[in-house]
Amino acid sequence: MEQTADIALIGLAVMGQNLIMNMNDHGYTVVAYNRTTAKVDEFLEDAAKGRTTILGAHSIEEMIKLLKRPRKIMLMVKAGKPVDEFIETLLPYLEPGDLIIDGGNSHFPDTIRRTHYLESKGLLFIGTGVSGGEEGARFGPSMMPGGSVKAWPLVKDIFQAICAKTPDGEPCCEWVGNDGAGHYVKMTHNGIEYGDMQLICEAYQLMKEGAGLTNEEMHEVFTEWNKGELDSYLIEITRDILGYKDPANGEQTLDVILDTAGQKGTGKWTSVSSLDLGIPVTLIGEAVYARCLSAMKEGRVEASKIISGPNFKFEGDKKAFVEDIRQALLASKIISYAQGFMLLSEAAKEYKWDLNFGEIAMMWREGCIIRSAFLGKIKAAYEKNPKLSNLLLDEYFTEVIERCQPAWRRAVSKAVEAGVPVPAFSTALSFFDGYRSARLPANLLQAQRDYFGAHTYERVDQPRGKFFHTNWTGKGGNVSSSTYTV
Ligand code: NBP
Repeated sequence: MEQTADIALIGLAVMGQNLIMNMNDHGYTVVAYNRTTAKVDEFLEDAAKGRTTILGAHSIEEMIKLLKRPRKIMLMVKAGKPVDEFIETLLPYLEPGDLIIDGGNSHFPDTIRRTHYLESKGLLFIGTGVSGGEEGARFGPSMMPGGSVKAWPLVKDIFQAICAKTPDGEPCCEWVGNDGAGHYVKMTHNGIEYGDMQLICEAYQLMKEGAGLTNEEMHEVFTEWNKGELDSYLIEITRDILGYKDPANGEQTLDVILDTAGQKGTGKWTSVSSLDLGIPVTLIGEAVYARCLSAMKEGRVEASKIISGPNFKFEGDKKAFVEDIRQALLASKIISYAQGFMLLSEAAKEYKWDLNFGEIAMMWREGCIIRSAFLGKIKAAYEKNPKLSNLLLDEYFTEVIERCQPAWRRAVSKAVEAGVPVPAFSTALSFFDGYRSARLPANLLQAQRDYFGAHTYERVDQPRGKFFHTNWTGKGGNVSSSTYTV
């Protein structure tokens, strides 16, 4: 057998099959393999039929024999144990310099561990985020590779050929950083996706229950929103969902979908990481909790029969209210991305990754679920100032958020008055008010901690790092607890 294949792909489910077709469209010879080998034949007979440069393998030996060296083998299998199992299966067949790529949604600590493990054996490893679902995989995903830095030149051409491109033609795929950096950035992307979706859902509920808009009216609203600052894939699909009627019976499908949200865990991982790193990524946290609350359907139905909300009747200008909601959505979205980049910045310090925030915004600009015109502005902000400490301090974003502030406050106030839950809108506003405050009430908090636990405090009139204790009751001693910041 000739060693003619550029890359092998293991895992012939929706993502794997589409990535193979995409690579093949760009001139690469690909070997296809799957644990259940019947799927190899099905694929060759179906989607890959007639493509002579997609080669099927029915065993690992056969797959290895078809690959050029250094071998490149990409896994698109279920994240978790299957990835480790495949790595162990492949090891005896590989030689120093060969590369394993994991393109699934793996948790970044696993990717850190796998990179070090494979490097210790003289091999190379890449953990790459691949976003954009089925269509992205087929015609251009956003890709976020990290791992063994020496592996990047081996796959750069392939990845940058198959990935999505920005309107300026730049590939939405760049090297992210060592070990788990790529999967960390993909995890954060998914967390931001949770936030964006929750913000849109809150806008929908506020228009529907606050101002009584119909689906058709909201379809028009989203059509307009998609032409301006909010232009994005998620606004676009929401527009289409609101306008969709079942061709069989004319029913508005959205209205018959049960209101309990599912989740696969990447939003939770982002929130857990933000807590571990001490970064207030409040909007994604609220978005995860909102899904959890939605899942408590029986409890909510029961409570709705017992507890009533305010007697609210919308009065005023609906058009103006819708515009307030648009601005609240835009301002909250800015907060969410600012928080996401704060998290990335802290993770870069913690895990020693040299992250390029402008390039990360570029990778998310097209191909993925959070793709939007807005990401072009983030890219521009970091290009202008790569050391920007917070997105909110960039001139463009400061101007937008200042401009949206009155409408944002009105929308949140109206939601509170109407009894419509807006956890993401309101946490974004509270974060904004906290972040722009030079003084917060943590002086009282520190006093409480010192009162009950002798935890000490710093003073406004003394250098940082000098700690004081007060004997608040006159009964305690002068011994203070060791200082800690949690
Ligand atoms: P799935 O996540 O459904 O995985 C199916 C593949 O995993 C099949 O090839 C299957 O082999 C293999 N597999 C399983 Br399941 N258990 C295995 C095991 N114990 N050992 C070996 N192989 C095993 O496929 P997908 O939806 O294409 O996603 C692939 C990866 O990409 C996942 O990590 C996913 O999170 C990620 N991802 C998915 C999307 C999306 O929109 N679907 C988007 C972005 C990222 P079999 O045929 O023998 O059962």
